Amino acid sequence: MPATIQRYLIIGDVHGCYSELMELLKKVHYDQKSDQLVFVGDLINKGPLSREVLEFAYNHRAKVVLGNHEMGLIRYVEENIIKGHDLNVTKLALGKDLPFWIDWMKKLPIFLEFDDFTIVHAGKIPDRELSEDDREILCTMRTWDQKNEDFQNPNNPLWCDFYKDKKLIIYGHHAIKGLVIRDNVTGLDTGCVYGGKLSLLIMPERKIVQVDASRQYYPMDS
Ligand SMILES: [Mn+2]
Repeated sequence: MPATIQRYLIIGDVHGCYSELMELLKKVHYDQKSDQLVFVGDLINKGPLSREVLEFAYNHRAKVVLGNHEMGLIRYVEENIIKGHDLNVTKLALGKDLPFWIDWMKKLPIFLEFDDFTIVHAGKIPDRELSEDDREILCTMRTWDQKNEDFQNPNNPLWCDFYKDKKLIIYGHHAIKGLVIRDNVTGLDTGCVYGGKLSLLIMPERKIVQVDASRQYYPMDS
């Protein structure tokens, strides 16, 4: 890693839970000079302060991958496709700065490769290399049917059950599954916006730190 960076702080799906994000960073003694923030996507929607989360990530030069909720806002604004939750609430919150944020979101990568780990919002297709061509799947997948037709059926195994490489993949998106910790995968979506926890992984020490949501902001079954 670059000489000045001593820790990567990798943060699960925030969904506008700005106060929990601040509490979590306080808990790990976040230092802007020596820590690099990394977000697994879904910074926005469903929670109370999407705009504040975006501004914080931007101002702190965080590395961010695209989540399905950022993808949803882009489509809502550009094509008027309503797929997702609270898109209009987020759009209104961004106000006159909406074009700036849509432009920023459109430039977010689908995955990020670091020396010792990979970041992607939802997962990796087990029999394919990570590719921007698979952006929709990589931002939404949860399970794998071994035929690359269905990536959502909850009766199928998790995609990571088939992931055998050594390199650690850190992802979010799967709040129902919650924290997943294996040798080569870490799933960080612990459903803060549903009243669960906001989770952070410190690299390279591989330590998980969490804070509780101060309340439930959004129903889980949505
Ligand atoms: Mn998601």
